[in-house]
Amino acid sequence: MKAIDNTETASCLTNPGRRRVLLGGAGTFAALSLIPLSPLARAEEKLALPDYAVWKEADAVIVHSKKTIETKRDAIGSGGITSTDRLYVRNNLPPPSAEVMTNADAWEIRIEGVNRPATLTVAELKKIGVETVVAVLQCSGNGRAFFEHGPGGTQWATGAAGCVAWTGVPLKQVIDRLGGYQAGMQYITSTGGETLPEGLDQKLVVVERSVPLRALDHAILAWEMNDEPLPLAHGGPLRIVIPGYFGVNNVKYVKQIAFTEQQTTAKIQASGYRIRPVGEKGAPDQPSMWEMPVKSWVTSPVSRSKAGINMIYGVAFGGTVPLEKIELSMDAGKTWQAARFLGADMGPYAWRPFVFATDLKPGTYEIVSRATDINGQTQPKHRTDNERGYGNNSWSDHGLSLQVS
Ligand SMILES: Nc1nc2c(c(=O)[nH]1)N[C@H]1C(S)=C(S)[C@@H](COP(=O)(O)O)O[C@H]1N2
Ligand SMILES: [Mo]
Repeated sequence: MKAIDNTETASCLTNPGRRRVLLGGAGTFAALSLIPLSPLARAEEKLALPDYAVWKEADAVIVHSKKTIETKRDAIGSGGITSTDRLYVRNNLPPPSAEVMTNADAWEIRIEGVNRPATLTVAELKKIGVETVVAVLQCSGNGRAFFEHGPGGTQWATGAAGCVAWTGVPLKQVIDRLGGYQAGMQYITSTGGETLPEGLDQKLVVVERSVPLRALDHAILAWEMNDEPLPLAHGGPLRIVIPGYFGVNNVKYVKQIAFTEQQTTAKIQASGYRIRPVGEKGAPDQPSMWEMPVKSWVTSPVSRSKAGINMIYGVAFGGTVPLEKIELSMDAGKTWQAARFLGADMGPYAWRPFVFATDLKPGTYEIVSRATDINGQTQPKHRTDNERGYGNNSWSDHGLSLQVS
């Protein structure tokens, strides 16, 4: 079992391929806890926030690279909505120029595969309709740091996820205005508006994702998050949000939406974000990272605490399926007790904070949480190994050691 404390030490995991020797920190399970941070890890810990995200709360995040910023595990606390300045960032490409934000209402989106194809500005979208949906945004690679085979890519632990209130127009209302989608269409294909590097096959680099038509009922074109204009770092001026789907499908700076018969042949769809056995290449016949499975983890306390009554907090979500229950174990899964959801239920796509009150004696507790959705799907004990380290919702991987004194 490999467990990682995320308060101070998760950035020691940022070194792809070599990170297994870099484990350390007070929150790791037993034997690993005395291994110190490597000098390399210390250097990486100090990476500065990139310009487009310089407003992030530096102490609440781990900067893995200019394009990848993770929320520290205990920066979530008991929170229902993740504040924007703590939310993780993941960019496959550099974002568009910050100038696009100076007149965000003028951003244009092309709609294709409908009966009356059109180009609409954000200002025009704002007159069609508006809705707010609270939904978890989670990278497919969240939990990658726990895989033993060392998949390359950002070594996210728990913090490539957050829960956001998205405001925008339901995509369905826009499509109805344009006469509905054309007969025979099976996918919604969204294209990101980054400037692509020249001299490369555009299909290799473009962020273009297809999701099945069933996503149309809940998708929105969002221009606000958490009651403020959507910042460039999170896809402003305009982003498609597919509630309950992994992060990559929530295309930022969206400049085109096409209803299509086939999935896009862009690399990020055709071979990227596919679940396959370790050692295999990605291919279109493998499962795509669409709907998220049920998942939970403890957010606080993450490493040390005092004897007496303790409130153990965490978050749980069911992807597209509402939650049924959340259980907690203080002994690495030997015995389980019911924890309680905290605060208002913000809908099926939101995560639910939970709390478990317990009177603790001094000692070490191996805390794990396990969520179950209303269809009876529950988190598995073990992750399913896969080449890229996607979709980890194992309860044992997400456990932590709490030292109570
Ligand atoms: N245009 C565009 N959209 C994108 C991406 C990107 O690089 N470009 N990254 C995707 C991935 S992999 C994730 S996990 C989420 C991250 O969203 P965030 O940066 O707002 O947290 O955006 C998705 N949408
Ligand atoms: Mo992602």
